[in-house]
Amino acid sequence: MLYPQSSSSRAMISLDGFWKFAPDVNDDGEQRGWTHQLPADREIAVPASWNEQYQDLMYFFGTGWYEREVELSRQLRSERIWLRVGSANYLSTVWVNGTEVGRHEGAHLPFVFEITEHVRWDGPNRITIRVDAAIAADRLPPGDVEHEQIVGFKGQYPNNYYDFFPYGGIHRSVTLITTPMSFVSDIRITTGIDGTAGKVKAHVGLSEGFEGACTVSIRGTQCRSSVKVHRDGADGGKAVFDFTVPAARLWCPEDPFLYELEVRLTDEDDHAIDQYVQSFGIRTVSIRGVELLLNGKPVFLTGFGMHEDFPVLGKGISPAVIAKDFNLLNWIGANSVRTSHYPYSDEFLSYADKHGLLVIGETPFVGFVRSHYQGTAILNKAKRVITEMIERDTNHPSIIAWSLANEGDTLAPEADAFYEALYSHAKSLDDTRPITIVNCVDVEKDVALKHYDFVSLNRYHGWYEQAGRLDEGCRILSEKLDRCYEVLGKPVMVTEFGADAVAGVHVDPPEVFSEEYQAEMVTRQYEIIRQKPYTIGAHVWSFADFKTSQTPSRVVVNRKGVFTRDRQPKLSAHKLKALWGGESR
Ligand code: GCB
Repeated sequence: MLYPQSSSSRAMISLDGFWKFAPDVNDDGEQRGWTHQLPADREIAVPASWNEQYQDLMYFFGTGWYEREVELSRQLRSERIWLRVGSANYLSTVWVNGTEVGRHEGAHLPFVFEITEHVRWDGPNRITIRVDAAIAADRLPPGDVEHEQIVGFKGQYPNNYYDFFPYGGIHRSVTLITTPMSFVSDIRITTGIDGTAGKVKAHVGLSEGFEGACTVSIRGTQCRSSVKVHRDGADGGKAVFDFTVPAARLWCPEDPFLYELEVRLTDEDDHAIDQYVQSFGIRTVSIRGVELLLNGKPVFLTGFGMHEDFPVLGKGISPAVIAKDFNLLNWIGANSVRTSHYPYSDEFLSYADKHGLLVIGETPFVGFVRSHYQGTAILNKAKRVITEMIERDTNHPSIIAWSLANEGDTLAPEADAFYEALYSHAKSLDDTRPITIVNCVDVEKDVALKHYDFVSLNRYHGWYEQAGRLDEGCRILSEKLDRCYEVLGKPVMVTEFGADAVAGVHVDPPEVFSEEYQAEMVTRQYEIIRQKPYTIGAHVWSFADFKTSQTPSRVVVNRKGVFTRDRQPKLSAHKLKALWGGESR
């Protein structure tokens, strides 16, 4: 389903704001009739995690119920009505006026259910959403894992198997959307370059039973084409268009120009039925030898791994935080980020499109262990998530690569076939972007990296290894990078390197946890990585401090941010700005 848009044929009603909320401590809300009435004594904000809104919910990782009412205008009566949730962690069930309308598994991607038949036009509609946020081994990302290999997570609280807080709740906007009875259900745009011209291919999906004309144009150009669509015709509900845009403005960080593709459906008497406008950029991404090319020119990715994380909001989306983060990325001189460790909001990616940020889009597969590769249950679930992610994000020019996993166990023999299957699944859906996975183990014994287009490494020499011995850490990092290239012969991206620094702690000569140590480490190691002829990028871990589980190695939050959790610069931010040529604003 396309991102919500209001147009001459579509309306949108935001359901963001306060909802009634009840934690379902015994997980028996349904038996107790909560789909008909929530015994809620508190109100909670949507979108936002529930954890930081009430003290007693901070460590609540069970099931939470949300309820609110909405009345709809009679003018919408002839339309189809859909309920869209931008994301909720983790298992969601939705009822409208007491009738279940759908379920969705997964924490970081949207879901939409048609509710036309269940809507009342003579009074308020009750929307109920049950969100089960339990931490479990078969969820993505997994928690509470029986692990053969201990990677430092044993005994942390809560017991998720990854280094960020497992916030629960509705994290992105809830929206009611209307469409006409027949509507544009999907648009998929791919682009190429031929001399100075842009090649644009658009696949348009049409709802079942549509009969009439589908007209596509690219605004501001002469590109326009129309096809007749016949009910039950051979086109199978799809129309494909090919355009050439002469003297195309290519999308790139310096000129993130967006074109707009407009799709119009009209009936046989030429009456307008539906209209949708999809923005896109004309650009190509490829790997040539050891180079990453954007529009045929080499590009080096400088920036961060980051998290969707902010005080009080938890993982809840906030346009203000997105604006602030982009401002800081620009200030410091970063050109790229990885959406570690899950797909970010549509809103973040649209902002990246407009502001020319290069993005590696990552799945929520962090911390797979050997048992996940056995059988097909996790593999099939993972493929479904990849499909959802690529279908949602494919039109974003800012996404220049996919990362299909972070730090899974890639030493286990079973990892070979598992990661190969993930790669070919993703490639079959999108062959226009390079694909990687992120490694944290010995590359010589890794069985999965060979399947991928470039190698991504998380390396903490001078922190988890050689702690306090920065000279040695830098020397070993340099040697290990060379060895990685020797072994795999593919371009290398260092997706994480960094050190914790508690803002305000100063030690000279530099020691671990001081601002000086972090600043020296990230600047020296960035330069080492940058100078290698086979590297395509260096991302410091992390952009900002973020909330995670409690464990002796974390000082309340993970302090590897070069900005604090509330986005104030540490010493390392100033040093990186000088190194990267950031701009003052
Ligand atoms: C990693 C993980 C990241 C952690 C980071 C750390 O390798 O990919 O999620 O937060 O290390 O700080 O330990």
